[in-house]
Amino acid sequence: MEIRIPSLGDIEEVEVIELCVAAGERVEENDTILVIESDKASMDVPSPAAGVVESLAVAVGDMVAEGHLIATLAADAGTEAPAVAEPEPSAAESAPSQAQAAAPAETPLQTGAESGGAAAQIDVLVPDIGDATGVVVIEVAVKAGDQVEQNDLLVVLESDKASMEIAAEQAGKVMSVAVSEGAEVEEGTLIATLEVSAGSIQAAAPAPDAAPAAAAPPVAAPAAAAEPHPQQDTAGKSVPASREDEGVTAAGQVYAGPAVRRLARELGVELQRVQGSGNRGRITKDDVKAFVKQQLTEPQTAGGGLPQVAEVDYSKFGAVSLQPLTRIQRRGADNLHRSWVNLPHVTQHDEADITDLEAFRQSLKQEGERKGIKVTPLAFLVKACCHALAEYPMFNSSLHADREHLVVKEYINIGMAVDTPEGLVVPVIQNAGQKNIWQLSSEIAELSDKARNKKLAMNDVQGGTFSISSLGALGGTGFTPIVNAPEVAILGVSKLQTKPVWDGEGFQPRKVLPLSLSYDHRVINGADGGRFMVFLTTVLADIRRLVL
Ligand code: CAO
Repeated sequence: MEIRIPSLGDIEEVEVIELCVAAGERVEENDTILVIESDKASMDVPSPAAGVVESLAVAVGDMVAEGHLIATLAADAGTEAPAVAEPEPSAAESAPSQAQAAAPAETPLQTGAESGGAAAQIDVLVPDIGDATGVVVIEVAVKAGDQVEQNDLLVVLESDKASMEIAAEQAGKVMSVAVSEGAEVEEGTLIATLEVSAGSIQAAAPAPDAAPAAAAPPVAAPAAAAEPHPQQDTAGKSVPASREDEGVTAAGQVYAGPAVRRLARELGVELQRVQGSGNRGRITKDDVKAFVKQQLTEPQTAGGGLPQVAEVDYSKFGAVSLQPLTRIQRRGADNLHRSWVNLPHVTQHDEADITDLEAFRQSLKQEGERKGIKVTPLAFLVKACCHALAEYPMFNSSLHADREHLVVKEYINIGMAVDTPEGLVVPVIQNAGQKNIWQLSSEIAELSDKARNKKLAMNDVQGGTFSISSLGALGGTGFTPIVNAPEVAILGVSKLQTKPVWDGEGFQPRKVLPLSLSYDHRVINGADGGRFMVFLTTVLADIRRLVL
C-alpha cells in the first residue's frame, strides 16, 4: 500500500520536518508516519492502516506536495486499502491510466516502446483536469528544438480555480509545440511532441510483459507530481544582480511555476528580473525570496533599498548564546516583515464599554459549565467583527495583484492569533459569521488547543479574511498589530479595565475594553477606520445589536 500526502487545501508544498517511523517498523492505523509543516502550521500524516512500513520515500527537509509518495506499507491482511494507496494492477490487465489512455495506441510512442530502437516520439497530452472548464495555456516554457530533461516544465495551464504545470515525463528533444499562450485546452489536447530515447520508454514501462498501450509511461503529470526535487531547486541559489537590465531572460520569457508566480505577485516582484537557479533557469521560491532580500538589503544609494541595520558583535561586550528560531518563528518573521514593508499601516485606537456584555457573559457561566464550553470575551469580539465586516465589506477584502481592484470576499473567516511555544500561529474560524457564541467559543478553544499541540490541519490555517489578536488575558492598554497580509485589517484587543466613565451626571464604574485596529491605508481611509470602530464599539456596548 502506498501512503501519500493528503489534501493540503491550496498549499502547494510543505516541508517534511519529522519522520516518526523507520522502514521495517510496525504501525497501527492512525499512527503518525511523519510530520509536515507549512509556513503556517504543522500536521501529522497518519497511517491509513495497520501494518509494517516497507520503505520511506522522503527524508526530513524534503518539500512535498499533495499526492507525493511518502511510504509504502505492507498492510495487515484483510485491510481495505484506500484507492489512492493501492498500487496499480498489472499494466497489461488494467484499464489504462488517464495519461496512458490519452496516448492513442497508434502513436509513435508505442512504436518506439516496442522497437527498443534509437528514438521514438511521444505526444504530450493534457491529462485529466477534472471538471475544470475554460482551461487556458498561460505559459509555454519550451520551443521546438529545445532539449528537455525529465520533469522540465513544458506548459502551465490555468483554470478559474487553479494552475497546473505539465512537465516532461522523460528527457528528450521537443519536436513541435502544438499550443501557444492563451490557447484554450481540454483533457487530451495535444501539447507537444517529444523525441525520447526508446530505451527510456522501456525502462519506464510498468511490467516487462505489459501490452504496448499500457506499457507506455504517462506522458504528462500535474504539477504536484512533476515538481523537480527541491534540492535541485535550492542548489546553487543565486542572488540576481540588482541593475534593472540584469536578471531579465534573453527572450523576456519566464520559467516559473504557479506557486512561484503567486508568491511573486504577493511580493510585487517582476519575475523577469529574477535569475532562476532551477533546471534550465527555472525560477524557484527561494530565488524570489533571495531577490526580495537582496533588494531590501541593498544600500540606499542604489535607490529603493532599505538602509541596513548594523551588525554588532555582542560577544565583544560579554557572554552571548545563539539560540535557533523555530521554523514557525522564522516564517512568521518573514510574513510580518513582508507585511510591514509592503503595507502602509495605520492603527486606530478606541474603547468599547462592555459592562453589559460582561454581565451577560458571566450569566452564561453555569450553562457553559454544563455544556463544557468556556465563553471568553473573544467569542463576542469575533461575532461583533463579523457584523462590522458585513456592514463594511472593504475590511474583508484584499488588494488585487494588479493594484487596480479590490477582491471583496463574500464569506467571513476570522483568523485568530494564538501564542504557542513554537511561535505565533493564526488558525482560522471558517464562516465565523454563521456561528453562534457557543459554537465560536468551542471553536476558539479547540483551535487554540490544536495550535498549541501542533495538531492544526492545513485547512485550519487557510482562507482567513480578517484577523484578531487578543492580548487581553495578558494585559496592556493598546498596541499596533501588524496586518496579516493580504488581508487588509486586524483588530488588536487589550486588557479589560474598570474605569470611571462620566454619564452626564457623575462618574460610573464601567468595564472598558481597549481596541486597536490596524489597516492597510492603501485600501482603507482613516474615516473608514473610524466608522468601522464606531460600529464595532456600538455593537459591543449593546450586544442586542448582534441580532439586528
Ligand atoms: N481582558 C481581560 N481578560 C480577558 C480578556 C480581555 N480582553 N480576554 C480574555 N480574558 C480572560 C478570559 O476571560 C480568561 O479568563 P478566565 O480564565 O478568568 O475565565 C483568561 O483571560 C484567559 O483567556 P484565554 O487566553 O484562555 O482565552 P481567550 O479566548 O481570551 O484567547 C487566545 C484565546 C488563543 C486568543 C489566547 O489564548 C492567545 O493565545 N492570545 C495571544 C495572541 C497573541 O499572541 N497575539 C499577539 C500577536 S502579534 O505578536
